[in-house]
Amino acid sequence: MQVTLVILKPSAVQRGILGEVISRFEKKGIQIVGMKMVRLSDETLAEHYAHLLHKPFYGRIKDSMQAGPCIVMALKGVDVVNIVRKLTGVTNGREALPGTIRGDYSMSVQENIVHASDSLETAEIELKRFFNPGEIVDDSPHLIPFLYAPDEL
Ligand code: IDP
Ligand code: MG
Repeated sequence: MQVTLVILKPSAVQRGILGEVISRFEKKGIQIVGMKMVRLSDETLAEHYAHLLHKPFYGRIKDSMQAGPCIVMALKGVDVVNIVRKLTGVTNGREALPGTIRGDYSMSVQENIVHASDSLETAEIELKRFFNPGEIVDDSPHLIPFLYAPDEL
C-alpha cells in the first residue's frame, strides 16, 4: 500500500468542481486518508516547487497557487502514486487526454486543477510537508477486501 499527496489548486476551489474531482478518486476505489483546506505560504511553495524556482514563470505559478485556499489530500491504495498520476493526466490541460482530470477540466498548463506526487519518494516528502503527525487517519481497513484480492496487497 502507498499513500500519495494530491493538491486541489485554488482554481479548482474557485470553479466549484471539488466534488467532481474528489469523486473521481472515490469512485476509482482510492481511499481518502487525509484532507484539509490550507493557504500556501511563500516558504512552503518555494519548497514544493523548488524545481521551478529558477523558471521565468515561477512568479505566476506562485500567484496562482496563492490566489485562494487549496485542498490537500492524502490518498491511499496499491500503486496509488502511479494510478493518481494517470488519473491526473499530463501537465498541459490542452494536451491531457480526455478522461483524465486535467483533460476534462483544464485548458491551461498553469491552471491545471491538481498537483499529484510524481514518485513514491516524492510522495513521502510531500505528505510530511502538508500533513502533521496524526492528520492522516486510516479507519476503513474493513473496506480492503472489497477493493483488492488478498494476493494484490
Ligand atoms: P506536474 O504538476 O505535471 O508534475 P511540474 O513540471 O512539476 O508538472 O510543474 C508544476 C506546476 O507548475 C504545473 O502543474 C503547472 O501548474 C506549473 N507549470 C509547469 N510548467 C509550466 C509552464 O511552462 N508554464 C506555466 N506553468 C507551468
Ligand atoms: Mg511535478
